[in-house]
Amino acid sequence: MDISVALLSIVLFILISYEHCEAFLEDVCDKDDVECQHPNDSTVRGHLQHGKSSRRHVLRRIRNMSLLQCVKECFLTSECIAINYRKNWKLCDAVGDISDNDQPLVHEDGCIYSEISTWSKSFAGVCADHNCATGKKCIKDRDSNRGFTCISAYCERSLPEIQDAVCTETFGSYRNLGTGISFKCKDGLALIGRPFAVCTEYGKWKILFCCIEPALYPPRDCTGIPRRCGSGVYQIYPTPSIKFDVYCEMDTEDGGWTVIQRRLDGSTNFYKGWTAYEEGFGNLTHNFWLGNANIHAIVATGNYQLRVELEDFEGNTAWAEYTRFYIGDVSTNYKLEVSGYEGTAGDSLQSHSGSMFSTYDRDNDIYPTSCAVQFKGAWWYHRCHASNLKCSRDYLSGETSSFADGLVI
Ligand SMILES: [Ca+2]
Repeated sequence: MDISVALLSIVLFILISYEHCEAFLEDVCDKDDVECQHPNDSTVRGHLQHGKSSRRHVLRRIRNMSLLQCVKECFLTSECIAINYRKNWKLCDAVGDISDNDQPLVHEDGCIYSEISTWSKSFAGVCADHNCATGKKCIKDRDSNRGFTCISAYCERSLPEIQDAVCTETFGSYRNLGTGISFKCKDGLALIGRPFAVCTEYGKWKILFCCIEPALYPPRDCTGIPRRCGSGVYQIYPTPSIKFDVYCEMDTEDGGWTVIQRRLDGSTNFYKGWTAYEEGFGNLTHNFWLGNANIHAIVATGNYQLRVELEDFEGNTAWAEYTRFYIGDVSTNYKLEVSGYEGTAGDSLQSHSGSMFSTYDRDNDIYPTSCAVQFKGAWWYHRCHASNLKCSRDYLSGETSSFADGLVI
């Protein structure tokens, strides 16, 4: 009993003293407002321009920062000369050189703009005099003899102008490495893809969307997407009620190819069961199978060609094209119909025409036992196969290193 009372007292005491401290600062100045807290002390005073911001040359935007942390981040960031600080959002912009800008600052309620030349370099500690290159920031590193290391932090080049689109970031665009900046298409245009631009690597922007005429929306397959949109992941609508994401290949053979499989390396297990092959698996930007149900939904809407591209570990390439490619629906076990071979790879698929799809857990071949189990794969086996590009995870140097097949009207 005595012990409980004693503990309670201690806890209360800590709480009271904490609140007292907070109240003391909050009564007069904000906790981070150094200029307010030290009105007559020029040594700690930063020059703050209230109600101003720079919407241009934002190198980095960082969340959940105090004003002082924001100043420090600017010191750490190469090329940073000023900050925008939005107190209500705890949002920090590290701003680069805006001297070439006709209208460097705009009015913005609640934002503080401050040039870091008005602050003490000591905020940056060992990074006070760093010489990190453009695009980098300085971080403490005890193992380095300089005491710091430079790491990539923002994209070297400004965001490219994106045709027919406007940035929808509340406070304008920024250049953080690996962060998506949101966009929308101008009025009257439809957006396909994902509404972001991302600095994927130093100096390189990837635009993940394209703005198209409303008449082209929604695309039925990749042929319905303008080639200028470039290769990438887009949502297609084979029918008004069926939609899914696909990878469109726009550079190969005039573009417009809907990729149904890609296998670039051995990191994805392709020895999977019926449901996985029916629904699809993997990552559309790396190794994947689009899924028998999805492939059927596409080819059921028209006449499609198939293109197979192969590359070995020495970089030798070969291709095969078929003028007709069709797979039936689930009631046919996704039966393959393929004909009209042309190419350099040799035809090892046409003999499979008329076969049903088999996986290790669904034997639809005409072999006494299961081809899928025997050859550790999934394919339109008959007795058993002439090609088996979806064999097991074993990925041998010298064998197929890449297999992309596409569909096109
Ligand atoms: Ca069998």
